[in-house]
Amino acid sequence: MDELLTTRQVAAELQVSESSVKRWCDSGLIRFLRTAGGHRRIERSQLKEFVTSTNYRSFDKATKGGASQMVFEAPETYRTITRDDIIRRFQMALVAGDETACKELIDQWHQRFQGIAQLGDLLIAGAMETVGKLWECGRAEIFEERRSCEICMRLLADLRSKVPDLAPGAPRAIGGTIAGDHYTLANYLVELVLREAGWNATSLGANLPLDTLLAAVRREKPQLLWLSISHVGDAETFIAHYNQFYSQLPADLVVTVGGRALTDAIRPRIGFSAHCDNLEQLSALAHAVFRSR
Ligand code: B12
Repeated sequence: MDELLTTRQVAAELQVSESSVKRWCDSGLIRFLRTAGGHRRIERSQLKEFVTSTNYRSFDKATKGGASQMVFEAPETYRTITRDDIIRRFQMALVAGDETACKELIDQWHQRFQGIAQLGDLLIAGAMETVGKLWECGRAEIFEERRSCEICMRLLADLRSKVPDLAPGAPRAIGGTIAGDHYTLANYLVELVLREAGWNATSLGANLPLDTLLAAVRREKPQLLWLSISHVGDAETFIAHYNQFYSQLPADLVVTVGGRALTDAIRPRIGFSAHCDNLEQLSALAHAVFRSR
C-alpha cells in the first residue's frame, strides 16, 4: 500500500487550505479513500497524479523558479500572488464549481494585470482546457464542464460592466459563431476585447446561419465583423458556404476570424481580412484599426 496522507498533510504540501483539498476530493479531482471513521485519506500516488494531470506547481518549485514574492495564506486571503498562481487557483476553483473563489481571482487579475485579452487567453482558455483534459481522462463529469462554462459566462458578463463606456460615434463591430458551432465563451471574449479597444461591439450569439449574418451586416452596417470558429462539421461544405457568404460582404468590411477549427487545411481556402490565433493578437489589431480610421 502507498503512503496515506491526510487532507491536512496534502494541504500543507500544496500550500492551500484544507477545505480546498476536501472540495477537490469531493468533486473527484483527487481520488481518495475513507477510513472506518469517515475521514479522507489520499495515497501518495494519487496526489502525484493530481499534480501531473492538472499541471499543479508546488510551492517549492514555484519559489525555486523565482516567484519569491508569493505570500501564501489561505487562498481566500491572498495578498501578493503571482500570475501563475492565479491561473492555477482559478483552474482548481472552476473545476470545483467554487464561483465565489473564481470571481475573486478574476477581480484580482483584472485589477493587477488589466487587459481582457490575456485574461481570456491565459485564465479562461487555460482553465477550460484543463476542464476538457479532466473530462477526457474520465476525471470530470459532463456537468462539471457545463457548470464551468456557465460560471465563466457569468464572470464575463460581470467584467463587461467594468469596461469603460464607449465614446459617442464609436465604430460598430458585430460577430458570432456560425450555424452548428455552439461555443459561446471565445465569442463573448472577442466582444469584450473589442469593447475594451473602443469598438461598439455586439455579439449576435452562437449558431447563426450565414444568411442571418449577412442580413445583420446589411442592416447594422458594421465596420468590423468577427467570426469565432470553434467547430466545423464537414470541411468542404463549410468552405463552399462560407466563401459564398464572404463574396457578398461589402469590400470595406474588416472581417476578422479566429478559433480552433480554422486549421491549416481550412484557413488558406477561405476569405477574410485578418486571422488571429488569440485574443492578444485581436486586441493589437483592434487598437490599430481603431487608430487608423
Ligand atoms: C466547453 C467545451 C464544449 C462545450 C461548449 C459550451 C459553450 N457554451 O461554449 C460543448 C458541450 C458545446 C462542446 C461540444 C463539443 N465539443 Co467541445 N470542448 C469544450 C472545451 C472543454 C472548452 C472550450 C472552450 O470554451 N474554451 C475556452 C475558449 C475561450 O478558448 P478557445 O476555444 O481555445 O478559444 C481561444 C482561441 O481559439 C481564440 N479564439 C476563438 N475564437 C476566436 C475568434 C476570434 C475573432 C479571435 C481573434 C480569436 C478566437 O481565442 C480564445 C482564447 O484564447 C474544449 C477543451 C479545450 N481543450 O479547450 C472541448 C473541445 C474543443 N471540444 C471538442 C469536441 C470534439 C466537441 C464536440 C465535437 C463533441 C461531440 N462529439 O459532440 C462538440 C461540438 C459542438 C459544436 N457543434 O459546436 C474537442 C475538439 C477536438 C478538435 N480536434 O477540434 C475539444 C478540444 C475537447 C477534446 N480534447 O476532445 N464542447
